Amino acid sequence: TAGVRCQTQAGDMDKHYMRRCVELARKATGHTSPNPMVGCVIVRDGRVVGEGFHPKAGQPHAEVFALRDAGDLAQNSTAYVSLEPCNHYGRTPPCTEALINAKVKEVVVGMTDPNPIVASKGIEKLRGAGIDVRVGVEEALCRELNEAYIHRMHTGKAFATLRATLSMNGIVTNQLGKGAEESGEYYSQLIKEYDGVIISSNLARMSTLPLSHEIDANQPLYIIIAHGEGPVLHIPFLRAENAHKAIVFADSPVTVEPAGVEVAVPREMELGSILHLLAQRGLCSVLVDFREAGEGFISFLSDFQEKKLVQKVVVEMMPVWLASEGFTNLGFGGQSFPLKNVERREVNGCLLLEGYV
Ligand code: AOF
Ligand code: ZN
Repeated sequence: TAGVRCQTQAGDMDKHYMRRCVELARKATGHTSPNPMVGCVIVRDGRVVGEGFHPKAGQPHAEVFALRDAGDLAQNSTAYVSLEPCNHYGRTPPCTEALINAKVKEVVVGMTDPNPIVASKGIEKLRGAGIDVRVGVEEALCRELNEAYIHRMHTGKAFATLRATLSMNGIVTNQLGKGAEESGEYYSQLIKEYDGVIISSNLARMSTLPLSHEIDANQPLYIIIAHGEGPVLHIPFLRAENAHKAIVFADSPVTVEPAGVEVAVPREMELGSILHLLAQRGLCSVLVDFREAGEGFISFLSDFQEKKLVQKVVVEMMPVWLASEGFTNLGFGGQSFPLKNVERREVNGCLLLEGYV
C-alpha cells in the first residue's frame, strides 16, 4: 500500500484527535464483531465539532455518527478516523460517499482496512474526489485496538488469548475462589472484551462455577470443549432462555442439558479448526479459560505455539499457596518461548502478566 501512504509528519494535534478516535471506538468493546471497532472525530478551525463510533455490526459506521453530530459544520473540516473509511455497500452504505457529500476537506486515517473488499479503495476514492488523505497517524495504537479483527481478516481464524490463574507457588488454580473473589470481578470484566470464551466441559459441568451471573446479550458465547462426555452433559450455569449463548464441540455425540444448546461433533477436535469455525460465525476474539483442564483439553491446546493458534497469554498470580493435585502447571506441549510486549499490572491484589506469543 505504498501508494496510499503519505510522508507527512503527524503533528501532536493529529495524534491527540486520533487517540480520541480510539477512545471512542473502545466504547463498543465486545459488541462490534464481526466488524472492527472504529471511532471518528470531526475537527474544524481547531475545534471538535462532531464525534462518533461504530456501536454494533448492522448499525451505521463511526463516520456517519460523527458527521450527523457535526451537521453543517462538517463542511471544510478534517475528519479523523481510526480505520480507513469503507467504500462498499455492506449492511450500510459507503462512508466515503458520506464524507464526500458532507464536503469534508481532509481525512486523517489511522490504518488501512485489511478487509479485502475495502483495502485502500476507500482512500483512493476520497483522493479521487479531491479530498486530502493522510494515513498512518497513531497506527500502532489503531492496530492494537483491532488486533483481533486484523487477525481474523489475515488468517480466517479467531484471535485467541490463553488465560490462567496461578498460586504463588506456581500451581494452576481451578477455582476463582480461595481469596480471589476480586479476581472473579476482574474475570467478568475481562470476558466482556471477548466474543467468546472457550472452556472445558469439566468447568462447564461445575455447579459452583462463578459463571452463573446473568448471561445477557452482552456476554460472550461460551464454547465448551467436551472430550469423552456422554451420554448427557449437564451445564448448570445455562438456562433454557440463554441456551443460545453456548455451543458444545464434542468428540462424540452427547445430549446437552438444558436442551437448545447447539452441539457440534467436528471432524477433528482441533483448536485450529474450531477457531476457524468460530471466525466463520463472526467471532473475532476468544478467551481460552484453562481452569479444570483435563487431558483432553490439554491435548486440544498442546501445539498452540507451533501452529500459531494462540496469540496472547494472560496470567494472574494470586496471593495464595496451593496444594498440588491433578494438572498443576501450564507446561504442556513441550514448548519454550519468550513472550513479547509483556505488560505487568496489579489487579485487586493479584499480579497480572500479559504477553504476546
Ligand atoms: C468504516 N467505519 O465504523 C466500520 C467499518 O456490513 P457493513 O456495512 O457494516 O460493513 C462492514 C465492513 O466495513 C467491515 O468488515 C469493515 O471492513 C468496515 N467497517 N468501516 O469505515 C466503521 N465499522
Ligand atoms: Zn463505513
